[in-house]
Formats: sequence, C-alpha cells, structure tokens
Amino acid sequence: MRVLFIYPEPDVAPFYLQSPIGCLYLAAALEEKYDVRIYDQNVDDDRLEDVIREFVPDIIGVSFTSGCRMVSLDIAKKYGGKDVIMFAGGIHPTYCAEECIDAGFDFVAKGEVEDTICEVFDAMSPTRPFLRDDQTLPKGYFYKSGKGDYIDTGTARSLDINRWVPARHLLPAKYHRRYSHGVMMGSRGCAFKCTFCASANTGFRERDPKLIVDELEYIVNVEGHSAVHFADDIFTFKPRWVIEICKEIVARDLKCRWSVNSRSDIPEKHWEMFDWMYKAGCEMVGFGVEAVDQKTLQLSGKGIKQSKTMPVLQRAREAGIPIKANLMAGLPGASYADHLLSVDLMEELLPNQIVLSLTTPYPGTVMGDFPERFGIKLKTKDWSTLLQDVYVESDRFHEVIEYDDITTDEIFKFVDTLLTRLAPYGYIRVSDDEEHAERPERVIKTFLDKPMLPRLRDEAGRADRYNRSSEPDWVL
Ligand code: B12
Ligand code: SF4
Repeated sequence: MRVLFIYPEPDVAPFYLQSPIGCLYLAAALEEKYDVRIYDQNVDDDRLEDVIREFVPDIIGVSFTSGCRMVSLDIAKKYGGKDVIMFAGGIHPTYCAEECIDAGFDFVAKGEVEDTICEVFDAMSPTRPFLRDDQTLPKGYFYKSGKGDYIDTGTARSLDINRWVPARHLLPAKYHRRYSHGVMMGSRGCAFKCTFCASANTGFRERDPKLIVDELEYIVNVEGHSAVHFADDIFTFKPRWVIEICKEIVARDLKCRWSVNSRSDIPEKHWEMFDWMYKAGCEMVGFGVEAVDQKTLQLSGKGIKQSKTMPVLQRAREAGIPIKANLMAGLPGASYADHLLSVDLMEELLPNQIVLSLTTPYPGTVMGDFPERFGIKLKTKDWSTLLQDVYVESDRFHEVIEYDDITTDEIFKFVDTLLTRLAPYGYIRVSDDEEHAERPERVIKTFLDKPMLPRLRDEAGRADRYNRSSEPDWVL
C-alpha cells in the first residue's frame, strides 16, 4: 500500500520554512510495511495533483495546524469520497475533528498516533467502507460509523518517545536547501497550563540525548544545515538533561548553531546550564516573557513571577547566548497601561529579538474553548478568515476579534509605541530586513509584520512555492 503525507502550504504566507516533523515520525512507524512518500507543498516544485496522479496513493494523510485549515479542507473536498482513504492529523484536526470529517476526510487522528498508526492502516480495507462497524480503533481516532454516528476514541499521547526516530531519509533531498534551517524535537509536550497555548497540559517527555545528537548530526551532515531549531515547547525544563545533550555535542565536536524555546523562570541553581548551552553552540534562547503585569500573567495561567524573569534572561546573555523575548498583546486583564509595562521592560533588557504575538484563542487552547471567560469576543469560527484578517489585513481585525480590556486602536498604539521607543536602540523590523543574510543585532517582529518569503512564479504567472534557497541558514 502507498501512503502519501501532505504538508500543505499555509493559508497565510510563512516567515520561514521548516520540515514536517510530525509526518517524519509517522513515516518511521510505517515505512517497514508501507511505501511512504512525503510531499511538502511549501517547497516542492511538483504540483500536488501531479504527485497524486503519478504515485496513486491508497492513503492520503494531511498534517495541519489551524493556519493551514482552508487549504487542507480543500484537499479533502477535492480528493475525498473516492477510493483513496483520506486521513487528517495534527493540531487542528485533533481539536476540530468533526469539521474535518464533514469536509471529506474519512478518518481523523487525534493527538500523537505513531504508536498505533501502522495497526490502524493494517485494519483498513482498500475499498469503501474502509472499516467495518464491528471493528474498533485504539485511542486517538475519530470517524463516522456506517450508521452515520461520530466515533471518538479520545486523544493519544506517545509515552515512549524514544521508540521512533524521524524518518528523515524520506525527505526528498531537493527540499533540504529550501528550508530556512533544520528543525527537530528534543522533547515533547509541556506540563504547564497557559490558557492561550495548545501544548498546555500535554506532559513533558524528553528523548535520549544520544538519539537527539544523532539526529542533529544527520541534519548537519546529510541535510547540510548549519543552523537547527529545536521546536520543543520548553527545551530547558530539565536542566540536567540539557547539560547531557550539550556534553554530547561537545564530545562529538559537532559544529552547529542552534536555538531553543524556554520558560523564563529557571531557578538560579540551574543557571550553569546556559554556560553549557553556549559551549555547545546555542545561539538563541527564546523566553516566554508574555507580559509584565502580574495579574495578567496569573489570568493567563502562566505561573511565573515577572520579578524573576529579568535575572534569568540576563544570565543567559552573560553566558554569551543572544536572547529573544516573546511578548503577547491582548492577554486577559491587561489594559493599555499594563501593556506599556512590557515596553519599559524591553527598554531595560534590550534583548536581541523581540517577538510580539496577538492573543488568539486557537482550537486546542482553554481560551479557544471559552474565549468569553477571558474577555475575548470571537466574531467568527472561520479560522482562515481570522488569520487572514488579523495577520495580513490587520486593519480589519476588529471585525473578527475584540478584547474587553484593550481596544483594537490601543493594540495598534501599543505596537507603535514599542517600535518607536525601541528604534533609537538600533532595532529594525523583521519585514524591513529584506536581505536577512546576517541576523541583525536587534530585531522586532510583531503580528503586524507581513509574511516575507517571496513566491516563485511559473510561466503562467501562478504563484508556485516560497523561495529562500539562496540565503544562508537562519538561527531562529
Ligand atoms: C514547528 C511549528 C511551527 C512551524 C511550522 C508550522 C506549519 N507549517 O504548520 C512554524 C514556525 C512556521 C509555525 C507557525 C505557526 N504556528 Co506553530 N508550531 C510549531 C510547533 C513548535 C512544533 C510542531 C511539531 O512539529 N510538533 C512535533 C510533532 C511530532 O507533532 P505534530 O506535528 O503535532 O504531529 C503529531 C500528531 O499531531 C500526529 N499527526 C500530525 N499530522 C498528522 C497527519 C496524519 C495523517 C496523522 C494520522 C497524524 C498526524 O502525529 C504526529 C506524531 O505524533 C508547535 C508546537 C508543538 N509542540 O507541536 C507549534 C504550533 C503548532 N503552532 C501554533 C501556532 C499558533 C502557529 C501560528 C499560527 C503562529 C502565528 N501566530 O503565526 C503559525 C501558523 C503557521 C501555519 N501556517 O499553520 C500552535 C497551533 C495552534 C493551532 N490550533 O493550530 C502550536 C500548537 C503552538 C502552541 N503550543 O500553541 N509553527
Ligand atoms: S506557553 Fe510555554 S509554558 Fe505555557 S503551556 Fe505553552 S509551552 Fe507550556
């Protein structure tokens, strides 16, 4: 049987391109028995329809977040209902499974399913009905029975994340140079409970440091990347484990620039971890600062004391690692005056990068389930419209979302104040950095910056895919 995994291009153009890690894990679990092909629509110059015509898959799996919702549902509408089994998986399907089935997918995977995907595919018949009513599926699947009832077996989490090593050899070699950098996961999940985050409460699980460095070596030596981003939610959660990884990188003399995300409340007794990270090539730590006002942090479930943030970020910088501060606008309880406290903090701290996101109640978050509890009025359920209006046509975003504690005009004023007050320190906006060959010393990226990857066009003038192939690897 032939399985085609599709990583669709997002509804809104991206800032950078990364390989599809989820598909690589699934491919690892399947490749022994199935002929698996991975198609990344963002970087492949072949058209999806041509790939499907040539490969003739028995199963099509589409992996998507809410940012790729529209294009993914369109794929289901186009190819669903025939004799190919249509599977949806990833964050958006996990939390909006019914919508996926209604669009034409036959099955939805909920959560992490690499441990069961092979047995589930084995159980499928190649023609409709793909599954008989007397067959049951393990945890992690959603589908419609022959009688038309929705069957939901719950959301799965992989307990042993060392079991599978992503099948990176299945990534077509032509993709390698088209990605902005290498990307991998050292751990999965997060034990904290931030109400705006889809990773909340999924439980932190770390991989064996040796397996991690093996994969890092592969990305550097085979895929040819000089920079690798760890997409882990909270890479620094277990400092001793981080130090083990660093020691392994140093012992193997692996030369690679890498970046991670971290919480900003690391206890002082663990700060030597930053010295190890620097030694092992870490070139950026992104800290979840989010806001300064304590009641705002509390309402967001962040569970940090802002007074503890400053020393941690400064210590990382003293270790020699550039730092990124992730901020949010529109968090519950934050008035305009509270937002300005974040500008004060940035002026004091002067991090290398400042990233400002807009609080958005995505599916899979507590805020997404109960936006009104957090003072958010969501005026549409169409995520594509929402992302388009908020992130691209930002002057229209009050039409789709409103916040009780700050007006849309005040949010714009806040972004403007942040940019104006930081400009004298040499910060440039990411969308003004057209070359991005060298990372500028000080950069600000806000949700109002327009996506910047140029599109390649075919002879007919049709936008085909994004292009960044002539640039060196970026450290995120
Ligand atoms: C890498 C990443 C990105 C990349 C690429 C995303 C893309 N092209 O879709 C970049 C940096 C571009 C990005 C951007 C954004 N991201 Co992002 N990103 C991530 C991150 C850090 C890692 C994803 C990953 O690889 N996980 C590891 C793999 C192993 O897990 P997985 O993909 O879920 O796959 C597993 C299962 O879902 C399942 N599965 C997945 N696909 C399929 C398919 C089939 C057929 C089957 C059977 C199973 C299956 O099996 C896999 C193995 O267990 C996650 C956080 C996270 N922890 O997941 C956020 C996350 C996905 N991003 C998020 C958000 C909000 C965004 C942005 C909207 C941010 C913004 N404001 O711009 C944009 C939108 C981008 C877009 N176009 O969709 C949210 C998603 C919320 C939502 N409901 O969609 C997340 C969950 C962050 C969070 N904690 O809230 N992101
Ligand atoms: S924002 Fe960070 S700390 Fe909070 S739940 Fe998400 S990953 Fe965990």
